[in-house]
Amino acid sequence: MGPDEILKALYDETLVGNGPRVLELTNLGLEQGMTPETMLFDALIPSLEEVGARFERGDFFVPEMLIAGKAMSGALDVLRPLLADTGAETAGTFLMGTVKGDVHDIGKNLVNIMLEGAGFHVIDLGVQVAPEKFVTAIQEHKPDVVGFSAFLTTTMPMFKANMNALQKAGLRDQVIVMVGGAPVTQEYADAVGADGYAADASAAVKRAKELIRQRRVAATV
Ligand code: B1M
Repeated sequence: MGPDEILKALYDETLVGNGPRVLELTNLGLEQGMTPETMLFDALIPSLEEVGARFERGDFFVPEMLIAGKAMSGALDVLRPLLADTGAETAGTFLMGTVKGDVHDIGKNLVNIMLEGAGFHVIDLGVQVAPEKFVTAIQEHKPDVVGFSAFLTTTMPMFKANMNALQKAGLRDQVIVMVGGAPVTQEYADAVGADGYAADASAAVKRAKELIRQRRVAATV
């Protein structure tokens, strides 16, 4: 199988949620010298986009979405060490979680992997993270940045609830707040008072670095 065939098969098998085959193909791609980024951005992510489109059209239902998501997560487990292995110095501590009421975690995990690759120490609180849990974790770990992911229009309002909880605990000025997730926009991020927003994992890394740099500069003047 050549690289193009592997990419096509990865796309097709993720779409139908064939986890074992997706794993095999991911390993085969690596053996053939394909980069993790190529497999991610040219096959796995586009396939999940198609899963979402089919779900919207009513051609796919939750079980199909679930097995496709699982197949993607299996491939991510293999790719994680390769994506994260850049040997970069610690860029800062990033506390991350998917907001309360939301179980989506593939996008969040991908952001985590990219952050780790860029040298961040990432603390992942998982999914369905309540505002109080974010507060306690910020008090405990004192991160440079806290990141809230939301993937549903119905869970995006949790950003505001989290911001209010931070404010109430006197933590708002002590941590940079970033938000993201498929339905989130810069406008929405501004409206809830977040410091930063990013549309995808690599933009999240760039934005986090920028915000930390700005804060360090501001602290010295
Ligand atoms: Co659901 N789901 N889902 N789902 N699901 C979406 C999100 C949806 C868009 C599908 C659709 O209709 N087209 C839709 C949301 C519509 C909306 O509200 N706008 C939807 C729905 C409706 C639902 C349910 C309500 C379905 C139901 O039960 N009727 C239900 C909700 C459950 C809940 O959370 N309470 C549900 C359930 C599920 C599964 C459990 C079956 C499964 C999740 C598996 C898992 O995550 N472990 C699932 C899946 C797989 C999807 C799709 C198909 C794929 C999501 C994904 O992993 N994308 C999704 C459709 C789609 O997005 N195309 C869909 C790939 C990922 C790499 O991209 O998540 O966007 P993304 O992450 C990006 C960016 O958003 C960004 O970087 C990431 C990497 O580049 N980013 C950040 C993420 N976090 C960030 C944080 C940052 C910065 C950037 O700073 C802090």
